[in-house]
Amino acid sequence: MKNKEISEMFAEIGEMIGLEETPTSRFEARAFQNASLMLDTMQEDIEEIYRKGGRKALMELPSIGKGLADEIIEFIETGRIGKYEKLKGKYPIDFKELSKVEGLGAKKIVVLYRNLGIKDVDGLKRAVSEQKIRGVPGFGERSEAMIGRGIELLESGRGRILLGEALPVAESIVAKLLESGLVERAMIAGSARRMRETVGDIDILAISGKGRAVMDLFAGMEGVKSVISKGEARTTVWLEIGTSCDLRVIDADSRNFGAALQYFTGSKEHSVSLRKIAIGKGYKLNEYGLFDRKDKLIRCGDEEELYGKMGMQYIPPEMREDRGEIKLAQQHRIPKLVEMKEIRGDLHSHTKETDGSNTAGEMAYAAYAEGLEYIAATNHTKSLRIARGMDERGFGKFFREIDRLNEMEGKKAIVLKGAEVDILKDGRLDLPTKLLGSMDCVVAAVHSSFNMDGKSMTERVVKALDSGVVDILAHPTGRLINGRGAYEIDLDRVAEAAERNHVALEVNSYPNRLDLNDSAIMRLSSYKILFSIDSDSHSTQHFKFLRYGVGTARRGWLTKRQVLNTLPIEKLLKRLRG
Ligand code: DGT
Ligand code: CA
Ligand code: CA
Repeated sequence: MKNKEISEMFAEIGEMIGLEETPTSRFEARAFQNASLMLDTMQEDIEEIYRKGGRKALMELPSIGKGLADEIIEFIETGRIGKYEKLKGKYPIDFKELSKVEGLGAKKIVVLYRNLGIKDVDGLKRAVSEQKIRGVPGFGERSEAMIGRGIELLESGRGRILLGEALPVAESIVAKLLESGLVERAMIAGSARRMRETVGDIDILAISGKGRAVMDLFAGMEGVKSVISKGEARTTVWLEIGTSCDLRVIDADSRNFGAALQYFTGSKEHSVSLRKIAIGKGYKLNEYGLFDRKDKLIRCGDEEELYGKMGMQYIPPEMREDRGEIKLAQQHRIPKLVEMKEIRGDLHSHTKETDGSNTAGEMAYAAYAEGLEYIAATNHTKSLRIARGMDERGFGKFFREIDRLNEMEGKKAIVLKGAEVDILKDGRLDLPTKLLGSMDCVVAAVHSSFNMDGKSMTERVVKALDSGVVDILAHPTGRLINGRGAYEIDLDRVAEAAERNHVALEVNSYPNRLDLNDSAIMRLSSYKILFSIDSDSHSTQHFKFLRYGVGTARRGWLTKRQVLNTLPIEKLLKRLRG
């Protein structure tokens, strides 16, 4: 698939055109950026669409006009885009890497390039250590220090990819193994099974008597870039998505699959604690199985049996981090964690009217297809210009359309009227209270001035919640995984304000957000508040992200009754109005 490559080039072209000061450059830059987003989220192969239907078929795609169709064709036919190369000649800068450094947008990157010749992260790092950034107009000591921190953050995340990128690939590998008929069982293990927000590598465990054939199949799968090591019991490959994948095959003897799966699921810390308990009971536990005093294998066909033999309740993989779950399991007090099938709706999504790709109707259908009963259409508000935020009139018009849509659809997939209202720098909200008060679901969020000190940021958010019209605080820390750190904020004070104003805190499911994260959820769940697991969908494809939010919520030990959107629509509306 060339989708990703073209999407990335378009994004970069957009950045570079945006720097040109021609009358149409902003418009053109936006066109490339929209097309980039569309390509990034579409499922069909763009090359196939072109091969089958030519230029005409490309132009039928959303966000693609004639000019963009030609650029796509040029890439498919020649592997190059002339416009990209021309711009690259003018700005020989690694935008992609540099813009991953927190606080560096395209404009700042170009200023640094013009003043200091910085082209990549290494150059930036050098400039920071030589204290050269602070001398550049528009920068200072504070921004230099911030860039330094941004680089550290980037480097600490390097090598780990998002769960949202890893899990679909891991699942397709498992599916191919199972389809082949060569394996008896195959399961995802490691951090991906524990639903960690990022994974260092993918681990897969299979049972088969035909190790060699399984490994041949695995090494030759689509998406495998190179083979790092290959043996009959263990093979490691490098994947195109930028991470490696370990496949371990154990013998066609399912007596100890439970012990093996437990071992390879980890976490290491959890397993170490478990092993101590095994020893206390006179057992020995390792990747080969559970053994008694006489070294005789104790049958553990699945993990339930293994935990049972240890006198414990089964522990869901998401909890296996040695954060107190072992003790709970010994006391048979493991909570019944919230499940994907209990999620009834999604309270944070965007449509075409602002920065989404689809209409409210298309979104509602997609949500319905994913098993949801309702969604809230929560478009951005006017201060957020880059997302084409709407004003009072825009919302009025949009809500009339939603009324029509709901009438048409009956009770099939209900669309709630809402907004993702900007929390302005001083804590005021970006729409009149009266209008917000009349909406079904008000999501509030910080989208600007991320660099405030902790005290001011906390006051800003608390003031917004104290307005009394907010239902959900979206992505409460603002962090972007492998991108931007959390802004400084005292989450305990925010939770107190949420408690007194009946505001739910969001578990944003977007793969690079997962905000709140697992540890924040765990800590804040002692407050009398609810959490809302939302997709923040910007297209019909994004409702699928909900499972990452559910995974994160499970890692934070949440149960169904702690999650706002497990409520059926009538109860939900009652609670939102109450
Ligand atoms: P990752 O890949 O960094 O996201 O994290 P994991 O948990 O997937 O770690 P990985 O891939 O190194 O190993 C997969 C599992 O294998 C891990 O969760 C537990 C098990 N494992 C690996 N090394 C050790 C070890 O030294 N001791 C024990 N007890 N288990 C280990
Ligand atoms: Ca792993
Ligand atoms: Ca591994």
